[in-house]
Amino acid sequence: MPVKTLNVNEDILSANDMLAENLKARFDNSRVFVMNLMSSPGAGKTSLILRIIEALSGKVKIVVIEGDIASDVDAQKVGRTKVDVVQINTKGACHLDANMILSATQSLGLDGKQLLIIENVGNLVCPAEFKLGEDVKVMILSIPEGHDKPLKYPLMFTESNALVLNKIDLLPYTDFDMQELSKTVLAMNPSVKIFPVSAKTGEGIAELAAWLSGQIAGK
Ligand SMILES: Nc1nc2c(ncn2[C@@H]2O[C@H](COP(=O)(O)OP(=O)(O)O)[C@@H](O)[C@H]2O)c(=O)[nH]1
Ligand SMILES: [Mg+2]
Ligand SMILES: [Zn+2]
Repeated sequence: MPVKTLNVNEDILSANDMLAENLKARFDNSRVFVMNLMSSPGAGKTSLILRIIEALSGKVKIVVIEGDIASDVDAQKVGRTKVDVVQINTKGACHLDANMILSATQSLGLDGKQLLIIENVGNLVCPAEFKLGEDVKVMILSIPEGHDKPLKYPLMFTESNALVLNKIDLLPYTDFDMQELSKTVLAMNPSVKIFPVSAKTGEGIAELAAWLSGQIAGK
C-alpha cells in the first residue's frame, strides 16, 4: 500500500497564519499596537513588561496578555500595576497561538487601548513560528544565556524586529561578548534594533521605551 505523508505541522501553521491575519485586521481597526514578547524562561519578560509600564505610564494606555503553561504568577505581578491583564494557561503547549489570543482579547476590552503586550511562553523555539497578529516581535536574550544563542536558535533572531539584551548588570560576571553577539545577529537580521538593558537597574529602558513610543505613534 502506498504510504501517504501528512504535513501536519505545515497545516497547523497555515491555519494559524489565517487566523493571525484576521486578528491583525482587528487590531489595526482598533488602532492597538501589538508587541509579541518572546524569550527563554527567566530571561526577564515579566520584569521588562513592568519597566515598560512604568516608563510609559500616563502616556500610553496598555493592556497585557500573559502566556504560561500553568499558574497566574506573572498576571498577578502585572495586575498590581493597575494595567488590565489576562492570563492564558496553555496547559502544556509551549507557545501561544492566534486562537488563544482571540479568546483572550474577547475578555479584554481593547477600546481606547494603544499598546497590547503579549508575554509569550518561555521558549526560544516554536513561539517564533506562530503569528499572533502582532505588529512587532521583540525577543529578549539575557546575558547569562551566552552570546552563541543566535547560532543555535536562528529563527527567533531572524524573525524579531528588536532584540533586548537584558541583565547587562551581570556583564562583569560572565564571558558574554557584546561585539560578537551584535556581529552574529546583524549578519542574520540586518534591520534588527538591539537594546542593551537591565530590567533590574533600569539602564537602557528609556531608549527602548522611546523606540516603542515611536512605533506606537506610527500606527
Ligand atoms: N540581575 C538581573 N536580574 C534580572 C533582570 N531582569 C530580570 N531579572 C531576574 O530574572 C528572574 C526572571 O525574571 P522574569 O522577569 O520573571 O523572567 P521571565 O520568565 O522571562 O518572565 C527574576 O528573578 C528577575 O528578578 C536584570 O536585568 N538583571
Ligand atoms: Mg514571565
Ligand atoms: Zn510550542
